[in-house]
Amino acid sequence: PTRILSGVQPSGKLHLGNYFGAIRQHIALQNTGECFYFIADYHSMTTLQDPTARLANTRDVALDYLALGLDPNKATFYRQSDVPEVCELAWIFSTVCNMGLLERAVSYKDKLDKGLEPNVGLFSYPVLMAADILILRSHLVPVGKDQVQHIEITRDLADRFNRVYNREIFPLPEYRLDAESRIPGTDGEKMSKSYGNTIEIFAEGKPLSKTVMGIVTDSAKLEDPKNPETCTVFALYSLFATPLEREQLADRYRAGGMGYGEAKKALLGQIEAYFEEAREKRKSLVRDPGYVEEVLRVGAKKAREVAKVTLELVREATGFIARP
Ligand code: AQP
Repeated sequence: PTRILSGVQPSGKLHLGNYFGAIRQHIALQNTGECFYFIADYHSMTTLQDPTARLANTRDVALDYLALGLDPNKATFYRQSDVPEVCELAWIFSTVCNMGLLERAVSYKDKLDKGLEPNVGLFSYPVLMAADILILRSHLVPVGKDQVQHIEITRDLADRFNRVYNREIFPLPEYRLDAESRIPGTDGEKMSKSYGNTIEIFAEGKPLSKTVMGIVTDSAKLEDPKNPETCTVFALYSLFATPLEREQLADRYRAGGMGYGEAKKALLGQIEAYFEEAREKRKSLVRDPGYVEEVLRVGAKKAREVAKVTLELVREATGFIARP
């Protein structure tokens, strides 16, 4: 069967970009293949060095996924750090990875451009990601567009390892994009936790309306006709609306006489309605922390069994003896 794997970092609160780019397809795919989804807590260390925040975010990501419909009977759900074998494989991959491959990584260069002071972990992030994917010998990785290059690096490392050590241990995984693969943030740039331009999935009340009303638009006056195609509010509205609602709003943009405030209110209403059920489910899960921990414990056990088998094959292929 096709093995599907993906992860999300507990580097902050999950947002609409994470949902429409990745989580929505993760949930949909759990009815098709053998799915493994994980909370990438080791990855979050590359940008987040506050242990209290990491613990809280990790718990939040677990609650968010379960509330959004991840079914632990269908998909294996675990914390990356509960499968430490992944770090050993990352080391091994780093020794078959050319510097140039990582130096060309766009997501790394973007973070540098945004003024982030890089650590070695941020630079070698794609190597750890390749280890996440390949330690379970996954075939398909559903992600947002920003991650495509990292999957290409993963394929590169799988192929290089197989050739250097003359074994067919790793499949070359494919990526899978949702129809909506690059969700804009409140400033029109890619929505990203580290850019402070997110709309959180589980925000509600005042904080949610404040964020939505703060979305940056052009300075067209109320009576002016407006272009829906270049408007972030419209792009976000389209994620939730039916095709008819979308066309109706587009007509109102073009006709003029509607202010951006009104479009933002319409968007707010859509967000609130769309996540209402998940919000209720999340509230009930918060009251049952034992259940959430148990899901992650069982998931880690399953993932680790697979990881250990892969790692033994790798150790044997690379000239190490079986572990006592
Ligand atoms: N704006 C986006 N549009 C579409 N997909 C997105 N994803 C993230 N932002 C968008 C997808 O969400 C999944 C999980 O992301 P992640 O947290 O592992 O890493 P990320 O891509 O780096 O997400 P952020 O919010 O941008 O986090 P920071 O700022 O911490 O780096 C991935 O599949 C991603 O494609």
